[in-house]
Amino acid sequence: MSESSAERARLLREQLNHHNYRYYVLDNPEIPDAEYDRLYRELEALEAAHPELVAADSPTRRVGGRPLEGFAPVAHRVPMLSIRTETDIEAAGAFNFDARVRRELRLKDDDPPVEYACELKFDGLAVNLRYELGVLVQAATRGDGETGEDVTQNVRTIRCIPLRLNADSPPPVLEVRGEVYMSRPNFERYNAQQRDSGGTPLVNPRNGAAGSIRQLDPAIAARRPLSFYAYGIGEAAGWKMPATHSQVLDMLRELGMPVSGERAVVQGPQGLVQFHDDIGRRRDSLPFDIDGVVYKVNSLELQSKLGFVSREPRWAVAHKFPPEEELTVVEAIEVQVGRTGALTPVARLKPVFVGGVTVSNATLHNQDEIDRLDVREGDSVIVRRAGDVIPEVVGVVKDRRPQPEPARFQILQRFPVCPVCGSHVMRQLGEAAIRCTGGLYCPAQRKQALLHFASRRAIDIEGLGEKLVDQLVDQGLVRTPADLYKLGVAKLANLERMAQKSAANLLAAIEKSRHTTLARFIFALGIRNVGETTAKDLARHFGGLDGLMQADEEALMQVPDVGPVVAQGIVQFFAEPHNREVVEQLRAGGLSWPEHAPQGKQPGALAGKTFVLTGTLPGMTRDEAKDRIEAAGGKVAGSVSKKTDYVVAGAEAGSKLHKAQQLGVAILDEEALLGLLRPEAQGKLDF
Ligand code: D41
Repeated sequence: MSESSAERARLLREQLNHHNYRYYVLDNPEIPDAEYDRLYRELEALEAAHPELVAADSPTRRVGGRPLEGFAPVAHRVPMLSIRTETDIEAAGAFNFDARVRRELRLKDDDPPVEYACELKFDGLAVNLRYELGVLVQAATRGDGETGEDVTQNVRTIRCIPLRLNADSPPPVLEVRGEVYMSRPNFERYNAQQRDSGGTPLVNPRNGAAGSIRQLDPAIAARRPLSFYAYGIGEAAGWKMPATHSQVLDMLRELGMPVSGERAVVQGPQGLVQFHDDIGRRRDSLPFDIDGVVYKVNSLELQSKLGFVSREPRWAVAHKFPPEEELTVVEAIEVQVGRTGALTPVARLKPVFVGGVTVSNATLHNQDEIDRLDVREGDSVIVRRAGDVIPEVVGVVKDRRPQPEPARFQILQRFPVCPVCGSHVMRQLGEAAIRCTGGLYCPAQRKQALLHFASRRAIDIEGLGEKLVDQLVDQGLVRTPADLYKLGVAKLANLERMAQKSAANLLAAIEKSRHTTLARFIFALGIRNVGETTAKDLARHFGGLDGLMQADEEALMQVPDVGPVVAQGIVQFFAEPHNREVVEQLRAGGLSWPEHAPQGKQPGALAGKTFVLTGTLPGMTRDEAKDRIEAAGGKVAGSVSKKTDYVVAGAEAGSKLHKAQQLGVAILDEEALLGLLRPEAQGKLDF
């Protein structure tokens, strides 16, 4: 081994440890990841060639070692105390703590306020990290405070924990205490990976942290993305102790330990309350879970004066926030029907106080989510409510499942018909949602269906907007679109803010809408996946409504661009007696359109031709031109390409016209377009 290899290895270790610190502790890397990887691989190669160069603090030594039989006990040289938890609500907790401290210190009312260090209470697992001459030699869990377990192998895999302290002459012994935790983004990422690979997801970040540290196989622990924040020290020999706790944390940070920046030094109890409230407000935007804040008397001298009782220091207290996760029982699973007809499963819960409110329902999203959680009626579940986010079931406690086991929950089995309107429900190919087929008829979908029906590109009832639809439905004047055609001035006059004049306007708009086209009518029905273009294709193909209503899936798939999903949706829609009824009522109510003989597959005059419209035409709007081209079988595209057959240019045509000229695409004015449309128009009807 040459002298320079040893020197190079030492330099690489030093550099890698430094960059690790910049990256994980300061969150401020100096070099790109690729450069770090290059240095890392160089060290790996050197160590492989010269195994005697491998040092305990080498960054290549984080993962390694074999699965353990069990964890060896570790006696803590300085006991790991526990922390008193103030359960009092609101500000009282902080004031009680301050009053106790002042009493113990025999301070008088006119003595100055006590100085406190405030920090976060991380929701993870407390560990003790022992550094001897700056090198991490042992990591142990807290255990009962006297004796913990040796988890050195697993803790070494935590990237943000330095394997060597950043000091020229490190203390002979320094024990750093803190909390191992899993950040929320890392938790989500890890769980997503687990789900993709068919593995078991973690229930929550806390369990993730605790479970990983207590994993006997360090290779598994290494794959769990853990982090660490220091909150204090244990044994310290040959270390110049500062005067305050906040300075201890500052010094730990300088030594390369991760210390949370979310801390404050305050005077007196008002300062504690302020910190508590500030963190409480920001709790949900922090990238990790906390279960409260911790207040500590800042002066180490006062700390030792105060001492401790029954393993709890008198100088510290934890002020908890309301828990964001709680255990409860699913009493039943029901469904809610949304405005789009989707059936959303909802867990009815035994009421539980979580995230600051009493929760008795939690959404289960859809059948896929029920399957993923495998949640069943009677199950004990963990419910989470963070901030104002709607409560969610995050996990099932399987060993508390009632015996005999309840069946797996299948929405389609339990709710074969819509609980709101009694229409059939179905799950379409490739869709997560199960939907009510009641469409126009289902009260849950009524307002949505009416708004769509009346919209400009459907039946086009001018002035029938959201506010009016709300009132018409809420007052029971309109249930289905067919009811619109039975409205009279007398009924409308009772509506709020509905002057006689606007009532007359609405009635006129409804009257005008009686004469429509088959395509608009089909579109207005709001059949799933039947948009405007499909509606036009269907109208052209079938010519009349009866043919469409009678068509089976095979017949429907003869229509251009209609595939199995769309065909299935149409068949289901018209199979629903409620929908047929509304259609009949609409026809009886005087809605009409011109019909023609079925056209079958016969293409229109412009079939296969692609048009692009640009500029303002003198005699028709862009939408009208589009309708007429499509009615003749042509397609209208948004941009000019080599595939464009014609560009129809009006006044102030811009770049599209220019492009057409460049590509040599035929350019038409309105008159030329009408010329192309004319043979199609003869004897044909407007769709
Ligand atoms: O963040 C924490 N979970 C945290 C835990 C903290 N910020 N400070 C703590 N301080 C102490 C004392 C006052 C006893 C040194 C603690 C804990 N203890 C603690 N964690 C688990 C048991 C005790």
